[in-house]
Amino acid sequence: MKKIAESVKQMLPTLTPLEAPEGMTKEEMTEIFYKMSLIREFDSSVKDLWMAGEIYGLAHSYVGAEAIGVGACMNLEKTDFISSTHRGHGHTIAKGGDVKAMMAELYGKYEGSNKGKGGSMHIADIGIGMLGATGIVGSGMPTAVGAALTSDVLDNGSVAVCFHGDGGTNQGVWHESMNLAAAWNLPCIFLTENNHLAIKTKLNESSKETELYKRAIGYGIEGIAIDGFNVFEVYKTMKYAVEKARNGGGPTLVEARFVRILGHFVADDQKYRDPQEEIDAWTADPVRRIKEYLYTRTDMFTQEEVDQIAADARAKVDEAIEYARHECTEPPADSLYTDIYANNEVIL
Ligand SMILES: Cc1ncc(C[n+]2csc(CCOP(=O)(O)OP(=O)(O)O)c2C)c(N)n1
Repeated sequence: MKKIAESVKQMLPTLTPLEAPEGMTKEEMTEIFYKMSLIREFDSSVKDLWMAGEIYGLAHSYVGAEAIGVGACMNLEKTDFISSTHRGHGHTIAKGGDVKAMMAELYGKYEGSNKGKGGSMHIADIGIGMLGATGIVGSGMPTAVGAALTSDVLDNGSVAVCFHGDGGTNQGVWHESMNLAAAWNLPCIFLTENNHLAIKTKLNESSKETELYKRAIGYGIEGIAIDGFNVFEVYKTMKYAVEKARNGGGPTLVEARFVRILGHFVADDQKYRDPQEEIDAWTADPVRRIKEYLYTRTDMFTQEEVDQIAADARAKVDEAIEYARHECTEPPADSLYTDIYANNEVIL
């Protein structure tokens, strides 16, 4: 089999200029930058803590993808739903998750968002519409379609956003879910986080057609490709797709193109990649770019204000680590059989 490998330079999407949408307020821009910084700080710490042996279970970093989660979720209400992937910390924070409860979850503590039973790859927060991270690639697809079907039946105006990777688009369930959502015109937005890698398999080694948004044609729905490093572009496109879904316009496939900067999981040394690829990818760093944009391209922020927002995010993560380390408790043994079945019923 002939494999055609691409370098990151070839994979890097054309970087579009940052341009805030007309009328976006200072509060909204602050929220965008704060949440992106929070994700960056959270997942940077998770990598360090995992390497230091403080937290267990595989963890996958959302560093580099912050613009996608935040740009998308800025358009969602608490009553809207998201389904996630194995890379779910960023999605949860973007949807409004509590970082203290998340960090406690990663430490396996009872005060964690899932009582320490889920860990990194199974974080869920139903109260904010975060239906769950999952270690099974593609398994968030039918969850999102189910949530969208519920909204449709109840006619309550909620939408569902299904985050998934480019690797996930080759799962059979991806196609089945897209087809059903399209056939039933459900309020579901499929958001492909195309970082061009599935562990170490490059997109063009697993897909002949690497312009993934074009697959929408096969389901009779709209497909849009965007720069996944540009938070405003993600925001604007998702605003359109979310409003369309809310107003009965059915699903959209949005392909957000970017490049995975760090390893597949926190301890991946990426020996299979040219080290220059990571250096090149950092030039597109979405957090640095929005930070610089705010104080150089708008007249709303001083550099000190922007630095303070970043410092607040750092402090929030430090507080979460201290909370998980010193204030949280191990799950009691008798919690082992709770929260497994509905109504706490254990069938032995
Ligand atoms: C059904 C299934 N097959 C294989 C795996 C092993 N696996 C874990 S992550 C991953 C790559 C996923 O790539 P992608 O969907 O592009 O997401 P990314 O990690 O790039 O964000 C694979 C193959 C899995 N967890 N589940």
